[in-house]
Amino acid sequence: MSPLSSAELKQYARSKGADLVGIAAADRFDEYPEERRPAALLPGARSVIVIGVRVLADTIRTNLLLSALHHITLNIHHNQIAYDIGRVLDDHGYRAVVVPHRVGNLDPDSRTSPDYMNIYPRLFGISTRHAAVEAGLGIIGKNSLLLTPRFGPRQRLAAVVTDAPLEADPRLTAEQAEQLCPLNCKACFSACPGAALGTEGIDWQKCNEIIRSHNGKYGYSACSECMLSCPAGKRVMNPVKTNKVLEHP
Ligand code: B12
Ligand code: SF4
Ligand code: SF4
Repeated sequence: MSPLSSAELKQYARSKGADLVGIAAADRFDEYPEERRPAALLPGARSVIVIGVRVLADTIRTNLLLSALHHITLNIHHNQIAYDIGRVLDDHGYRAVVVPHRVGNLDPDSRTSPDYMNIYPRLFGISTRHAAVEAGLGIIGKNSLLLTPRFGPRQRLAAVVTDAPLEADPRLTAEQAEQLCPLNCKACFSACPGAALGTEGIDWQKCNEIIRSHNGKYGYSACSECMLSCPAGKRVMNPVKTNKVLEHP
Protein backbone atom coordinates (compact mmCIF):
# COMPACT_ATOMS: atom_id res chain seq x y z
CA MET A 1 0.00 0.00 0.00
CA SER A 2 1.33 3.42 -0.86
CA PRO A 3 0.86 6.10 1.81
CA LEU A 4 -2.02 8.51 1.44
CA SER A 5 -2.44 11.45 3.80
CA SER A 6 -5.67 13.12 4.86
CA ALA A 7 -4.39 16.42 3.48
CA GLU A 8 -3.75 14.89 0.04
CA LEU A 9 -7.14 13.23 -0.06
CA LYS A 10 -8.91 16.44 0.95
CA GLN A 11 -7.09 18.44 -1.70
CA TYR A 12 -8.09 15.87 -4.24
CA ALA A 13 -11.76 16.00 -3.16
CA ARG A 14 -11.77 19.79 -3.42
CA SER A 15 -10.14 19.68 -6.83
CA LYS A 16 -13.05 17.50 -7.94
CA GLY A 17 -15.60 20.03 -6.69
CA ALA A 18 -16.26 19.20 -3.03
CA ASP A 19 -17.13 22.34 -1.06
CA LEU A 20 -16.72 20.53 2.24
CA VAL A 21 -14.64 17.54 3.18
CA GLY A 22 -14.10 16.00 6.60
CA ILE A 23 -12.79 12.73 7.98
CA ALA A 24 -14.07 10.69 10.94
CA ALA A 25 -12.28 7.77 12.56
CA ALA A 26 -14.51 4.68 12.50
CA ASP A 27 -14.31 4.31 16.29
CA ARG A 28 -16.30 7.55 16.67
CA PHE A 29 -19.32 5.42 15.75
CA ASP A 30 -18.77 2.85 18.53
CA GLU A 31 -21.84 4.06 20.46
CA TYR A 32 -24.08 4.03 17.36
CA PRO A 33 -26.65 1.32 16.70
CA GLU A 34 -24.70 -1.61 15.22
CA GLU A 35 -26.37 -1.37 11.82
CA ARG A 36 -25.39 2.33 11.63
CA ARG A 37 -21.65 1.81 12.11
CA PRO A 38 -19.12 1.92 9.23
CA ALA A 39 -18.24 -1.73 9.90
CA ALA A 40 -21.79 -2.66 8.88
CA LEU A 41 -20.80 -1.62 5.35
CA LEU A 42 -17.11 -2.58 5.45
CA PRO A 43 -15.66 -4.97 8.04
CA GLY A 44 -12.34 -3.51 9.15
CA ALA A 45 -13.40 0.05 8.30
CA ARG A 46 -11.08 2.67 9.85
CA SER A 47 -12.24 5.98 8.43
CA VAL A 48 -15.24 7.71 6.90
CA ILE A 49 -14.69 10.54 4.45
CA VAL A 50 -17.68 12.87 4.11
CA ILE A 51 -18.07 15.40 1.32
CA GLY A 52 -20.59 18.20 0.90
CA VAL A 53 -21.62 20.19 -2.14
CA ARG A 54 -23.39 23.50 -1.69
CA VAL A 55 -27.05 24.11 -2.47
CA LEU A 56 -27.64 27.41 -4.26
CA ALA A 57 -30.44 29.03 -2.27
CA ASP A 58 -31.71 31.23 -5.11
CA THR A 59 -32.09 28.21 -7.36
CA ILE A 60 -34.21 26.16 -4.95
CA ARG A 61 -36.30 29.24 -4.11
CA THR A 62 -37.58 29.75 -7.68
CA ASN A 63 -40.10 26.93 -8.08
CA LEU A 64 -40.47 23.26 -7.21
CA LEU A 65 -39.29 21.95 -10.59
CA LEU A 66 -36.01 23.89 -10.53
CA SER A 67 -35.57 22.95 -6.89
CA ALA A 68 -36.02 19.22 -7.62
CA LEU A 69 -33.64 19.39 -10.60
CA HIS A 70 -31.06 21.22 -8.51
CA HIS A 71 -31.15 18.54 -5.82
CA ILE A 72 -30.75 15.86 -8.53
CA THR A 73 -27.78 17.78 -10.02
CA LEU A 74 -26.07 17.91 -6.64
CA ASN A 75 -26.70 14.23 -6.00
CA ILE A 76 -25.02 13.37 -9.30
CA HIS A 77 -22.17 15.76 -8.48
CA HIS A 78 -21.44 14.40 -4.99
CA ASN A 79 -21.88 10.80 -6.13
CA GLN A 80 -19.21 11.37 -8.77
CA ILE A 81 -16.79 12.99 -6.30
CA ALA A 82 -17.31 10.14 -3.84
CA TYR A 83 -16.62 7.61 -6.60
CA ASP A 84 -13.43 9.48 -7.56
CA ILE A 85 -12.27 9.36 -3.92
CA GLY A 86 -13.00 5.63 -3.96
CA ARG A 87 -10.78 5.27 -7.03
CA VAL A 88 -7.87 7.06 -5.35
CA LEU A 89 -8.23 4.80 -2.31
CA ASP A 90 -8.36 1.77 -4.60
CA ASP A 91 -5.20 2.96 -6.41
CA HIS A 92 -3.44 3.08 -3.04
CA GLY A 93 -4.52 -0.46 -2.18
CA TYR A 94 -7.33 0.43 0.24
CA ARG A 95 -10.91 -0.76 0.22
CA ALA A 96 -13.76 1.69 -0.29
CA VAL A 97 -17.55 1.60 0.04
CA VAL A 98 -19.18 4.61 -1.57
CA VAL A 99 -22.41 5.85 0.04
CA PRO A 100 -24.10 7.90 -2.67
CA HIS A 101 -27.63 9.21 -2.97
CA ARG A 102 -30.49 8.22 -5.20
CA VAL A 103 -30.79 10.20 -8.43
CA GLY A 104 -34.25 10.85 -9.79
CA ASN A 105 -37.60 9.25 -9.54
CA LEU A 106 -38.87 6.65 -7.13
CA ASP A 107 -42.45 5.58 -7.81
CA PRO A 108 -44.54 7.92 -5.59
CA ASP A 109 -46.83 5.01 -4.71
CA SER A 110 -43.93 3.09 -3.20
CA ARG A 111 -43.45 5.99 -0.81
CA THR A 112 -46.75 5.18 0.89
CA SER A 113 -45.37 1.76 1.75
CA PRO A 114 -44.00 1.25 5.28
CA ASP A 115 -40.89 -0.16 3.59
CA TYR A 116 -40.04 3.27 2.25
CA MET A 117 -39.87 4.83 5.69
CA ASN A 118 -38.15 1.91 7.38
CA ILE A 119 -36.30 -0.55 5.17
CA TYR A 120 -35.16 1.73 2.34
CA PRO A 121 -33.25 4.27 4.49
CA ARG A 122 -31.49 1.46 6.32
CA LEU A 123 -29.99 0.18 3.06
CA PHE A 124 -27.73 3.23 3.04
CA GLY A 125 -26.02 1.75 6.10
CA ILE A 126 -24.75 4.95 7.64
CA SER A 127 -26.52 8.27 7.99
CA THR A 128 -24.39 10.76 6.05
CA ARG A 129 -25.66 13.56 8.33
CA HIS A 130 -24.39 11.78 11.45
CA ALA A 131 -21.14 10.91 9.67
CA ALA A 132 -20.66 14.58 8.78
CA VAL A 133 -21.02 15.52 12.46
CA GLU A 134 -18.40 12.91 13.41
CA ALA A 135 -16.14 14.26 10.64
CA GLY A 136 -16.28 17.75 12.17
CA LEU A 137 -18.26 19.37 9.38
CA GLY A 138 -21.19 20.61 11.48
CA ILE A 139 -24.08 19.71 13.77
CA ILE A 140 -27.61 18.41 13.29
CA GLY A 141 -29.96 21.38 13.64
CA LYS A 142 -33.54 21.53 14.92
CA ASN A 143 -34.60 21.17 11.28
CA SER A 144 -32.91 17.74 11.34
CA LEU A 145 -30.44 18.79 8.64
CA LEU A 146 -26.67 19.09 8.88
CA LEU A 147 -25.77 22.72 9.60
CA THR A 148 -22.25 23.86 8.76
CA PRO A 149 -20.57 27.17 9.63
CA ARG A 150 -20.12 28.04 5.97
CA PHE A 151 -23.42 27.01 4.36
CA GLY A 152 -25.84 26.45 7.24
CA PRO A 153 -28.16 23.63 6.04
CA ARG A 154 -27.47 24.31 2.38
CA GLN A 155 -25.39 21.30 1.34
CA ARG A 156 -25.94 17.76 0.17
CA LEU A 157 -23.74 14.90 1.32
CA ALA A 158 -22.06 11.69 0.25
CA ALA A 159 -19.56 9.51 2.12
CA VAL A 160 -16.86 6.92 1.56
CA VAL A 161 -16.13 4.22 4.14
CA THR A 162 -12.59 2.89 3.92
CA ASP A 163 -9.98 0.80 5.72
CA ALA A 164 -7.38 3.55 5.16
CA PRO A 165 -6.04 4.85 8.52
CA LEU A 166 -6.55 8.57 7.87
CA GLU A 167 -6.06 11.44 10.29
CA ALA A 168 -9.47 12.47 11.66
CA ASP A 169 -10.89 15.97 12.11
CA PRO A 170 -12.09 17.29 15.49
CA ARG A 171 -15.82 17.62 16.08
CA LEU A 172 -17.36 21.08 16.46
CA THR A 173 -17.49 22.43 20.02
CA ALA A 174 -20.68 22.98 22.04
CA GLU A 175 -20.11 26.72 21.66
CA GLN A 176 -19.97 26.47 17.86
CA ALA A 177 -23.12 24.32 17.95
CA GLU A 178 -25.01 26.94 19.96
CA GLN A 179 -23.85 29.63 17.54
CA LEU A 180 -25.14 27.63 14.57
CA CYS A 181 -28.53 26.67 16.00
CA PRO A 182 -29.32 28.98 18.93
CA LEU A 183 -31.73 27.76 21.61
CA ASN A 184 -34.23 30.53 20.93
CA CYS A 185 -34.45 30.11 17.14
CA LYS A 186 -37.49 28.33 15.69
CA ALA A 187 -37.51 29.83 12.19
CA CYS A 188 -37.72 26.44 10.47
CA PHE A 189 -40.76 25.32 12.54
CA SER A 190 -43.16 27.88 11.12
CA ALA A 191 -41.67 27.68 7.60
CA CYS A 192 -42.38 23.96 7.18
CA PRO A 193 -45.57 23.54 5.08
CA GLY A 194 -46.23 20.11 6.62
CA ALA A 195 -45.89 21.16 10.28
CA ALA A 196 -43.31 18.37 10.47
CA LEU A 197 -40.79 20.25 12.62
CA GLY A 198 -41.08 20.99 16.33
CA THR A 199 -39.35 20.74 19.68
CA GLU A 200 -39.75 16.93 19.57
CA GLY A 201 -37.72 16.73 16.35
CA ILE A 202 -38.99 15.85 12.89
CA ASP A 203 -42.08 13.82 12.02
CA TRP A 204 -40.82 12.00 8.91
CA GLN A 205 -44.32 10.91 7.88
CA LYS A 206 -45.55 14.51 7.79
CA CYS A 207 -42.51 15.61 5.78
CA ASN A 208 -43.01 12.74 3.36
CA GLU A 209 -46.70 13.69 2.95
CA ILE A 210 -45.54 17.01 1.53
CA ILE A 211 -42.78 15.77 -0.73
CA ARG A 212 -44.18 12.39 -1.82
CA SER A 213 -46.05 13.79 -4.81
CA HIS A 214 -43.00 15.75 -5.94
CA ASN A 215 -41.39 12.56 -7.18
CA GLY A 216 -44.14 12.01 -9.72
CA LYS A 217 -44.48 15.68 -10.69
CA TYR A 218 -40.88 16.89 -10.66
CA GLY A 219 -38.75 13.76 -10.56
CA TYR A 220 -37.46 14.31 -7.03
CA SER A 221 -38.21 15.70 -3.56
CA ALA A 222 -38.51 19.43 -4.08
CA CYS A 223 -39.58 21.08 -0.81
CA SER A 224 -36.65 22.89 0.77
CA GLU A 225 -38.32 25.32 3.18
CA CYS A 226 -36.33 23.91 6.11
CA MET A 227 -33.16 24.92 4.24
CA LEU A 228 -34.34 28.30 3.03
CA SER A 229 -35.74 29.53 6.33
CA CYS A 230 -32.61 28.80 8.37
CA PRO A 231 -30.39 31.78 9.17
CA ALA A 232 -27.35 29.56 9.92
CA GLY A 233 -24.54 29.98 7.44
CA LYS A 234 -25.56 33.58 6.90
CA ARG A 235 -24.41 34.77 10.33
CA VAL A 236 -21.26 32.63 10.73
CA MET A 237 -18.87 32.59 7.79
CA ASN A 238 -15.61 30.74 7.40
CA PRO A 239 -12.99 31.92 4.92
CA VAL A 240 -13.11 30.14 1.58
CA LYS A 241 -10.10 27.88 1.20
CA THR A 242 -8.34 27.22 -2.07
CA ASN A 243 -6.18 24.18 -2.54
CA LYS A 244 -3.57 22.91 -4.90
CA VAL A 245 -4.74 20.09 -7.12
CA LEU A 246 -3.41 16.65 -6.27
CA GLU A 247 -2.47 14.64 -9.34
CA HIS A 248 -4.28 11.33 -9.60
CA PRO A 249 -1.58 8.73 -9.07
C1 B12 B 1 -34.68 8.56 3.57
C2 B12 B 1 -34.31 10.03 3.54
C3 B12 B 1 -35.34 10.96 3.62
C4 B12 B 1 -36.79 10.60 3.99
C5 B12 B 1 -36.83 10.35 5.51
C6 B12 B 1 -37.43 9.03 5.84
C7 B12 B 1 -36.88 8.54 7.18
N1 B12 B 1 -37.57 7.59 7.78
O1 B12 B 1 -35.86 9.02 7.63
C8 B12 B 1 -37.58 11.89 3.58
C9 B12 B 1 -38.14 11.68 2.18
C10 B12 B 1 -38.74 12.29 4.49
C11 B12 B 1 -36.46 12.91 3.51
C12 B12 B 1 -36.69 14.30 3.49
C13 B12 B 1 -35.71 15.22 3.26
N2 B12 B 1 -34.44 15.00 2.93
CO1 B12 B 1 -33.62 13.28 3.06
N3 B12 B 1 -32.65 11.71 3.17
C14 B12 B 1 -32.95 10.42 3.40
C15 B12 B 1 -31.70 9.53 3.41
C16 B12 B 1 -31.61 8.81 2.08
C17 B12 B 1 -31.64 8.52 4.54
C18 B12 B 1 -31.94 9.10 5.92
C19 B12 B 1 -32.17 8.02 6.90
O2 B12 B 1 -31.38 7.14 7.03
N4 B12 B 1 -33.29 8.10 7.51
C20 B12 B 1 -33.72 7.07 8.42
C21 B12 B 1 -33.65 7.68 9.79
C22 B12 B 1 -34.52 6.87 10.70
O3 B12 B 1 -32.26 7.55 10.10
P1 B12 B 1 -31.31 8.73 10.54
O4 B12 B 1 -32.00 10.03 10.47
O5 B12 B 1 -30.05 8.62 9.78
O6 B12 B 1 -30.94 8.39 12.04
C23 B12 B 1 -31.85 7.79 12.91
C24 B12 B 1 -31.46 6.37 13.23
O7 B12 B 1 -30.76 5.72 12.23
C25 B12 B 1 -30.68 6.50 14.45
N5 B12 B 1 -29.26 6.85 14.36
C26 B12 B 1 -28.49 7.07 13.28
N6 B12 B 1 -27.28 7.41 13.64
C27 B12 B 1 -27.28 7.42 14.99
C28 B12 B 1 -26.27 7.74 15.90
C29 B12 B 1 -26.53 7.65 17.26
C30 B12 B 1 -25.44 8.01 18.22
C31 B12 B 1 -27.79 7.24 17.73
C32 B12 B 1 -28.05 7.10 19.19
C33 B12 B 1 -28.81 6.95 16.80
C34 B12 B 1 -28.53 7.05 15.45
O8 B12 B 1 -31.32 7.60 15.12
C35 B12 B 1 -31.76 8.55 14.18
C36 B12 B 1 -33.06 9.18 14.59
O9 B12 B 1 -34.09 8.22 14.68
C37 B12 B 1 -30.56 10.59 3.60
C38 B12 B 1 -29.20 10.23 3.00
C39 B12 B 1 -28.40 9.25 3.85
N7 B12 B 1 -27.86 8.24 3.20
O10 B12 B 1 -28.28 9.41 5.05
C40 B12 B 1 -31.19 11.84 2.96
C41 B12 B 1 -30.81 13.21 3.46
C42 B12 B 1 -30.82 13.20 4.97
N8 B12 B 1 -31.93 14.10 2.99
C43 B12 B 1 -31.57 15.26 2.68
C44 B12 B 1 -32.47 16.31 2.32
C45 B12 B 1 -31.84 17.60 1.82
C46 B12 B 1 -33.86 16.15 2.45
C47 B12 B 1 -34.99 17.16 2.17
C48 B12 B 1 -34.68 18.66 2.27
C49 B12 B 1 -35.71 16.88 0.81
C50 B12 B 1 -35.00 17.37 -0.42
N9 B12 B 1 -35.52 18.40 -1.06
O11 B12 B 1 -33.98 16.81 -0.77
C51 B12 B 1 -35.98 16.71 3.26
C52 B12 B 1 -35.61 17.36 4.59
C53 B12 B 1 -36.25 16.76 5.78
C54 B12 B 1 -35.52 17.22 7.02
N10 B12 B 1 -35.84 18.43 7.50
O12 B12 B 1 -34.64 16.52 7.52
C55 B12 B 1 -30.05 15.45 2.79
C56 B12 B 1 -29.69 16.30 4.01
C57 B12 B 1 -28.55 17.28 3.76
C58 B12 B 1 -28.28 18.10 5.00
N11 B12 B 1 -27.87 19.35 4.82
O13 B12 B 1 -28.44 17.62 6.09
C59 B12 B 1 -29.55 13.94 2.86
C60 B12 B 1 -28.31 13.72 3.70
C61 B12 B 1 -29.32 13.49 1.39
C62 B12 B 1 -28.16 14.16 0.65
N12 B12 B 1 -27.88 13.72 -0.57
O14 B12 B 1 -27.49 15.04 1.13
N13 B12 B 1 -35.26 12.35 3.42
S1 SF4 C 1 -38.68 19.19 3.35
FE1 SF4 C 1 -40.47 20.59 3.53
S2 SF4 C 1 -42.02 19.33 4.55
FE2 SF4 C 1 -40.04 18.30 4.90
S3 SF4 C 1 -39.30 19.10 6.86
FE3 SF4 C 1 -38.41 20.38 5.24
S4 SF4 C 1 -39.86 22.10 5.08
FE4 SF4 C 1 -40.95 20.48 6.16
S1 SF4 D 1 -33.98 27.73 11.52
FE1 SF4 D 1 -33.13 28.15 13.57
S2 SF4 D 1 -33.89 26.43 14.84
FE2 SF4 D 1 -34.14 25.81 12.71
S3 SF4 D 1 -32.24 24.67 12.29
FE3 SF4 D 1 -31.91 26.81 11.62
S4 SF4 D 1 -30.92 27.81 13.36
FE4 SF4 D 1 -31.82 25.89 14.12
